[in-house]
Amino acid sequence: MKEKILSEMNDALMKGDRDGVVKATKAALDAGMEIRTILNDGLISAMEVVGKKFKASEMFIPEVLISAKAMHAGMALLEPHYLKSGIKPVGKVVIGTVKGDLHDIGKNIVSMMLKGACFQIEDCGIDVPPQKFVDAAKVGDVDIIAMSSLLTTSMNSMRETINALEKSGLRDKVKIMIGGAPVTQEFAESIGADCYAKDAAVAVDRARELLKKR
Ligand code: B12
Repeated sequence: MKEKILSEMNDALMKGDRDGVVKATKAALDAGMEIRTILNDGLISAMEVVGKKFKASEMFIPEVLISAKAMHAGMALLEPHYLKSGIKPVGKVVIGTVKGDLHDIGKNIVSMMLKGACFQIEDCGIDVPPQKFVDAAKVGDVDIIAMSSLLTTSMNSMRETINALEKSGLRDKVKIMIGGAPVTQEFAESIGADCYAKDAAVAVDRARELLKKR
């Protein structure tokens, strides 16, 4: 039964069938499946297949975009289950996809899981220029600046943002966490970020560790 729901969710997401994804996500929630299982085995795994097909030119941008929209619809149903209301935030994170980059699915998953771990999130969205991160870092007690990049061509915007934070005198006041498919630990070290996380679950652990270092 659970396998069938996940397989229907996978098929619907790969076809870009938004209603199918919504229906299967609701069915998975009704069946009492774990949110993490629905996210990892229903949505993310199907998006990985979409990525492979895109790379192999078996799928093209308009189809990938439709799958991404279907994925967002499924994630919107899962998000309320991550949120714990009425709990004091443990820290504040400013998050965004860096300049030149419009990919936001991974960033949104990281945001969602951090919210679930009681972090207050300020989401700057996509294509975020360095100055916007700097401005957001000035508002309230920001603990962590989290940057996402999915394109090798936008990774340098992470370095530029760190430079802009340094110039504005804010670098020592915040910790910097980066991630996204092409990003690596080595890259994080080379640009002076405080940490890298390979996925959203690790991002939550790393964010908690960064708070202890403040
Ligand atoms: C969906 C998608 C799109 C959608 C994006 C829709 C959206 N709203 O996001 C659309 C169709 C718009 C798109 C456009 C393009 N795309 Co695209 N896209 C993808 C695809 C298939 C999936 C990305 C995704 O959502 N994955 C699922 C999520 C869950 O995974 P994730 O993002 O990696 O996130 C996880 C981790 O990386 C991490 N993480 C992510 N962010 C952060 C941040 C922090 C702080 C931390 C700690 C962790 C973290 O946690 C996440 C959850 O666990 C990838 C293929 C791939 N394998 O990645 C290509 C891919 C990223 N795209 C690619 C390309 C080339 C493009 C285009 C340039 C195509 C074109 N010719 O126009 C444009 C660029 C537009 C732009 N300026 O950004 C290439 C990039 C190649 C490269 N090395 O640079 C890829 C790799 C495809 C490929 N193999 O060729 N794309």
